[in-house]
Amino acid sequence: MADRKLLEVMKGQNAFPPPVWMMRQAGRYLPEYREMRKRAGSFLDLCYNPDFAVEVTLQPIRRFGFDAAILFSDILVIPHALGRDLRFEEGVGPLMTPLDENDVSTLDSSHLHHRLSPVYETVRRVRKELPSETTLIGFCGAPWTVATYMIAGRGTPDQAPARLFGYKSPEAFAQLLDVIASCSADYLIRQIDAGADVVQIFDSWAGVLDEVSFERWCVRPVAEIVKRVRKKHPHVPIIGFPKGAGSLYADYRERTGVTALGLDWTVPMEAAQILQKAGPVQGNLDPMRLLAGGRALEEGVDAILAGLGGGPLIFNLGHGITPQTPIEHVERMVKKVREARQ
Ligand code: 1CP
Repeated sequence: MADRKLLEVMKGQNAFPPPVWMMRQAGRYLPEYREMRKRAGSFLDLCYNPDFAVEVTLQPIRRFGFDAAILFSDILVIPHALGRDLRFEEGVGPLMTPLDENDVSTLDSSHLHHRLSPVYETVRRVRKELPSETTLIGFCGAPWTVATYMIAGRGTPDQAPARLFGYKSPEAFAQLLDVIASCSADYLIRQIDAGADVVQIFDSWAGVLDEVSFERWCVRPVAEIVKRVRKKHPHVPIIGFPKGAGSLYADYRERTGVTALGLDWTVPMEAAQILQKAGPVQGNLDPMRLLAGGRALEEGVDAILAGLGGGPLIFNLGHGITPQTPIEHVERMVKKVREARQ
């Protein structure tokens, strides 16, 4: 495993040019993904059928030679495995029956690993098929972000339904976060058992909370997951991505104990450099720069390499790639990062 560059960075070493991968690198911007999606039928069939999921995980590695593959699945398989209904509608996204206060005690984790076993099988098969120098990243959603979808029943612009639920029913909300955290920790442990080298916790909606709620609903449950994963797998690096955490990023690293911080593109360079002094960072090109291409892309990549290339850095986007992004722009980004000289 010594040749996995991303793992060296996770130990705090500086690698230049930095390892590179992209959040949402398996997805609709790839024609081979769209083809596989059509064959699978539904999005969930894609996630739960290892034949499809392995293939889709490997597609971006074959095409671009990224330093890391990320398991193909979704953060919402956890509520689904807890017995909540879930479907993905073309052009809309995930749809679930909104969860109310009385539903919390009905969440049933007794079939969790049975239902998620195809995901573990995918991890095992991907690890076998990946080149030895490629890191395999497993993942889960952070409890707060997963809860926002369970409560609203869909994606929302400001996560108002979940914020309101948290303030009006604090006990039920705390119980909900506990259940998700405990299942997510077990889920990550099983992914690591199956061959994941690193895990990432996606907290896509961390940026809408006030300071107290951020501590209570983002930091605490993630700290619990980190503690439980470390107990079983003390040396496996954990990336935390509290998107939009702004001035609370430093606190988040300190209090959750994550190994590396995923930075969104709004983090100013000077702040990113300070965060990098305490440990590895990942990010943070604006996905719109990648979509635009040309000067916007060149200047964005240059700024990250110049500002963060001197320390432990994993080059990535500041959030997921968008479906309209031209493949040539991704090729250009990877080439530019790989050919960079200090
Ligand atoms: O129709 C399709 O093909 C569905 C599009 C799609 C894809 C490709 C969805 C629906 N999920 C995924 C895969 C996925 N989701 C991965 C695979 C690995 C990779 O990165 O290549 C990962 C890591 C996720 C994680 C995920 N799902 C997050 C966290 C990251 C982020 O982007 O913020 C979130 C919030 C979700 C929920 C979700 N699933 C799918 C959609 C469209 C959404 C977002 C809904 C919304 O707008 O709120």
